[in-house]
Amino acid sequence: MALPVDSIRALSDLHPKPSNLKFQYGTAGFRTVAHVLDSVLFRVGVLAALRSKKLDGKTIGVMVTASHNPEQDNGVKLVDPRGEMLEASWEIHATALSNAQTTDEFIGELEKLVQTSKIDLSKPARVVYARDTRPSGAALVSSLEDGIKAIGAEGRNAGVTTTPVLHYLVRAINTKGTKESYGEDSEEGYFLKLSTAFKKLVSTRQTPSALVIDCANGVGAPIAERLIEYLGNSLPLVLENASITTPGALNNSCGADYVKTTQKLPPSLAGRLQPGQRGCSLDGDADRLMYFYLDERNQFHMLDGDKIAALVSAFIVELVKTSGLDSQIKVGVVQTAYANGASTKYLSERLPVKCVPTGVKHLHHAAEHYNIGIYFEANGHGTVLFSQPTQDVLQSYEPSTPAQSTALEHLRNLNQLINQTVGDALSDMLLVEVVLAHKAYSGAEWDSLYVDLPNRLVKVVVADRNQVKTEDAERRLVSPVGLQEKINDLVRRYDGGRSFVRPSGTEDVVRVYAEASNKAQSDELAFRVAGLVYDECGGNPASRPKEFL
Ligand code: 16G
Ligand code: MG
Repeated sequence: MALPVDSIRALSDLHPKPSNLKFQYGTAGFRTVAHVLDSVLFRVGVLAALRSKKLDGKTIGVMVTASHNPEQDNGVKLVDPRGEMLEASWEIHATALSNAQTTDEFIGELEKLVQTSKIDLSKPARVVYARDTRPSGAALVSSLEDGIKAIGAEGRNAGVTTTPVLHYLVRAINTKGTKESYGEDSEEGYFLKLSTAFKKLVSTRQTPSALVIDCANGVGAPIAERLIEYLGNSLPLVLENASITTPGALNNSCGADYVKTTQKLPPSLAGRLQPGQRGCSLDGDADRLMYFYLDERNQFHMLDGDKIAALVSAFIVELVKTSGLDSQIKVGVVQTAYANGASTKYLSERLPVKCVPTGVKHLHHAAEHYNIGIYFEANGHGTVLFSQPTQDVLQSYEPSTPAQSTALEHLRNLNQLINQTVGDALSDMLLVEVVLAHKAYSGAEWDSLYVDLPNRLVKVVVADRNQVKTEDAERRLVSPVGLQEKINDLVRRYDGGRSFVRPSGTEDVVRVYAEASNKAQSDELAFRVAGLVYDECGGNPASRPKEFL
């Protein structure tokens, strides 16, 4: 069987590539200003279908979103059959297809891909897709649909939903009717799975006080709204920043990324969050979560991904031990170099900790090596993975005491509560609420598990960020040669000092992170390292750290 070249040609001509642009499928898929993405979406539709054929007709997911980016941006990423990120080797195919200048070149690239990847075109192709609330989303989805139609694949529109719901659907569709069935393949199935597990986990606990959710004026709002119906009165939720139709509101001075980068309460929540009350922020596609609270002096305190990892890890380690399964189930945690040093210390005292390069695929992959693998990036993206053998152990294990039996039941329910395909702000929020309810912790008590080391993140614009190369999970520079030694010399002069430099995967900048035992020192260290980077890498004068001019 050959490619349906005529139909691809006819529809591809309706979605020409802007001639002067070069696209790249990066860590977050394709992401840029929305108005240049039409051809990319069409081609992703065709590519998703080929990926499906390659995997014997398994359903592939496509999510149209630009997460925490401003409203004028959009993007698209592919989801592999178990709900995980697209296999890395196909990122290159995605980039190649998106950059073909003409329809003819595009068809040539497709033929090449079919050949080199040995794709059997007679196989069926199935694609499920969704988008967030961005105004540009509807038109981009229709370009995607043209791609799916052009190659004769079967498309299923999952509508406007969160990234984690789409990942859930992909896994649910592909495991339907099997021993590894992930749940009903519908949004209802998702809500039912999470809410049922949550209610069981908190059934013996006091109903918590109301939690305020900053929905970033994005798709988390309607999805949280529906979750409330399923949770009933098991968890009182107050939705804020839920204006999904107000132009320009999405991610604007709100949301998880705003909270993490500014370390401030979104101004829109002033007066809405009472001292002592818990609040949390989702990002624009609801796969990141930041918690916070105001103390009695109205001071803002942030509980980031590291704090979530600490809370959740301690709880799971304890349950595994209480259930009597600690010799069979090894729990481990995965972080990146951005994890606060104090969190790494807290965690290392309780369980194995691994550090990997930035980006969900690295964390997810490393977490799969544990029986229960917990991963969170400091920015609030993370989840917990139960390996299949571990899930089997949880099913078959026969506890010998009531305490073991209760702990086992909790572990089984956690396995249902947690969206294991990808970080899921709403599922993670329920997980945090479970632990807080079990520990009877307030935000302040949770916060006091450890005290964050003061830290500072700075970006430097340089001539070519690709000259900056790292090793050891981004903690050491190998290029430019000699720069790491200079950084080491500086770091040594700061009490509790730590610093690392890496090229961003999403922006044309180099990022510098520094921490030290007090705020002034961490700031100074960050700026001095940034100064070194600037000098060694041919920095753009506009980004020369002002503190050291
Ligand atoms: C992307 C990554 C996120 C990472 C961030 C780092 C995924 C799905 N997302 O958003 O994990 O923390 O990039 O950005 O992998 P940076 O490379 O610009 O610092
Ligand atoms: Mg996101």
